[in-house]
Amino acid sequence: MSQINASALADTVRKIVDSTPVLDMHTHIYAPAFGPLLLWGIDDLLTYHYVVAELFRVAPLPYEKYWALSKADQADYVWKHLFVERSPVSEACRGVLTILHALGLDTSARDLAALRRYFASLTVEQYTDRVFELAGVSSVVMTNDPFDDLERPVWEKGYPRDPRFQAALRIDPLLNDWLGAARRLKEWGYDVRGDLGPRDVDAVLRFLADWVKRMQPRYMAVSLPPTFALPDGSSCGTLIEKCVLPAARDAGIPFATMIGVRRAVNPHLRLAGDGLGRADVQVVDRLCTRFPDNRFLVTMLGRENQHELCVSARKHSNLMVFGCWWFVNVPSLIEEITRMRMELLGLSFVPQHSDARVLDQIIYKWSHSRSILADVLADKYRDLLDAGWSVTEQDIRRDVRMLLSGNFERFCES
Ligand code: RAT
Ligand code: ZN
Repeated sequence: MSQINASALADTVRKIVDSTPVLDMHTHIYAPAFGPLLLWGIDDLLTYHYVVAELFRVAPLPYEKYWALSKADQADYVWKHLFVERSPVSEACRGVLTILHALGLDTSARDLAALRRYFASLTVEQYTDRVFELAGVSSVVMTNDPFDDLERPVWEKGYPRDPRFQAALRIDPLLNDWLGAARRLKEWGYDVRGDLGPRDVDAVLRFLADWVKRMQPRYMAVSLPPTFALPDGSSCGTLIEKCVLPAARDAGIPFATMIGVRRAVNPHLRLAGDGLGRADVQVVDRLCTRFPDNRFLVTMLGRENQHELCVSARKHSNLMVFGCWWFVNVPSLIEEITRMRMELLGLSFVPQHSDARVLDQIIYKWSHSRSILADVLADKYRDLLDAGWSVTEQDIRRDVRMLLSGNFERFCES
């Protein structure tokens, strides 16, 4: 058992963090069997909605003209305005360069045509292997929506499962648009009236059980607005209490709530048009207290909510805080949040998920986050050495495994 001294500490921690495989517990990428749903390559990277939101701050094209362009033309436009006419210093733009650099491509040439030629020479299967290896990711959890007309047929037909791509049953359409969802359920043969009476509850329970059986999800998930409250007499609240939580309990899986998104703040921006709001964390306390037999994975979008959420996690062992979501997935805030979580929760949280929508993005999201996690951890071990504690390489490996995969696995299985 080799003890680490102060001077070797930072390097050792970094090496261990870089070489420990990640289980990426929330993404929007798909297994290659889902065909066009799996996005990858330079044009998808440049038209990622995190980047597009930044484009419209500086580019003159009216929204509708931009959306009418082909994907390649949209990517050209992004490249010109965000990479050529100004330096790509934002986190989302920097991410594109991190990916290209990791792939061994020449970013200094600023040659979009050459980059396109590189991606055109690849097959998606080969490239998927390469990306997982470069990212140091062992598996990802997808976001799987039975209401999505492109995705549903793949599940109904069945496909050979790739263990690198695990499922998550995402139910936003059910919870956020009950009447629309009720119409679809009826079409699919579930006996639903729309009044959320006992017959509807039974039908929704059956629907959820059917999809759990089909997808074998790691968890059920929903994103919720900052105004989310429970109980509040809404169809969303009723569905959560009477259907989702019992179904998650029966299936033995957690319910993931992602709280704080204000959808379509600027609808012209489409996927890039969502904003955030400060939520009331007491709703999380209430969920955990009222439903002790359920497990809750929770992330929040507002920086302002992060401290209160950590304190909630100290109160409830059925609450697992995860990830630095979307607008807080930037280095300054990842560092602040990770440091605070470690100080308040020790190692009992899931520090990050990628939220990648384009396969290649798992490379940059994990490279950037690993680097911050290593810095924070090294500081914390240094504090332990200062207090006379010994830290071994084995200790560090064990701790990093917990953070990058074990905590999520254990929480899902408990
Ligand atoms: O991070 C994102 O890409 C967002 O558009 C959302 O998808 C968010 O992560 C979500 O899962 O709702
Ligand atoms: Zn997401």
